[in-house]
Amino acid sequence: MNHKATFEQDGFVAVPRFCDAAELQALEAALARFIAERVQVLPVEHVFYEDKSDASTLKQIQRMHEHNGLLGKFFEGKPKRLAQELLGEAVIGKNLQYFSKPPTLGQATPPHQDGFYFMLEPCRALTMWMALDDVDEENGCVRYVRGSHTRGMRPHGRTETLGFSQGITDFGQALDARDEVACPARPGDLLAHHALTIHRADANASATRTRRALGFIYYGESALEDLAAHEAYQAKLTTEMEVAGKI
Ligand SMILES: O=C(O)CCC(=O)C(=O)O
Repeated sequence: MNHKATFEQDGFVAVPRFCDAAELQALEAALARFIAERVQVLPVEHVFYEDKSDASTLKQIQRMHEHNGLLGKFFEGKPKRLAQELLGEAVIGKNLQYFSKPPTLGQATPPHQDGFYFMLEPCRALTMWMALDDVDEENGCVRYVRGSHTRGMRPHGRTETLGFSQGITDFGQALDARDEVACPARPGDLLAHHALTIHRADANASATRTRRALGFIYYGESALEDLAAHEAYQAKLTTEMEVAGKI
């Protein structure tokens, strides 16, 4: 099966070696520069730490494509072409994210559907996740519920997880357990999932191994955003995170 057919059938597809060693080296260098030079001047709601008084606990950066030449250029290139192929329509790049789960501190990602956060009609969008480290069951690989993108949106509720504020409230149904697939990945391997595909990840249980990844979000051109609702939710969330002292 080709990537599009697998994506349509399963709601996700793994693309091993999406980036080669040279591409990864360039991305790693751009990322290191970004973390050293830009992170401290970002809006507080675009950068999350497990402990905001400890820079080594950096856990997420949002909207990196808006700030950095090489990362932004990459975002508009190869992954965007794949997003177009998988969705079967022109796409708009929305977010380039960095995910890090430091050893022992990195928390679990609650089960969720990205479309719940995106607020699109129709829900035509996808997320790509590319490993920068070896990621497996020990340090919390991504897990998808195969075929869940065909069964609509599940109820979500507020979580306490910084960066993943909404989780599925009735997760754990028979099909969730039966159809869940763990997706270990090596640096440069890419996973792409539909915005309705249920996914989650365990915490980083390793004492020494980092668990870093880049995330790329693209919306299909046919998807209409409920911008007012989205902005209102983001504003409320930012206030809540500030009040809780998390950002
Ligand atoms: O890195 C993770 O644990 C989850 C990433 C994720 O949920 C996503 O990219 O949609």
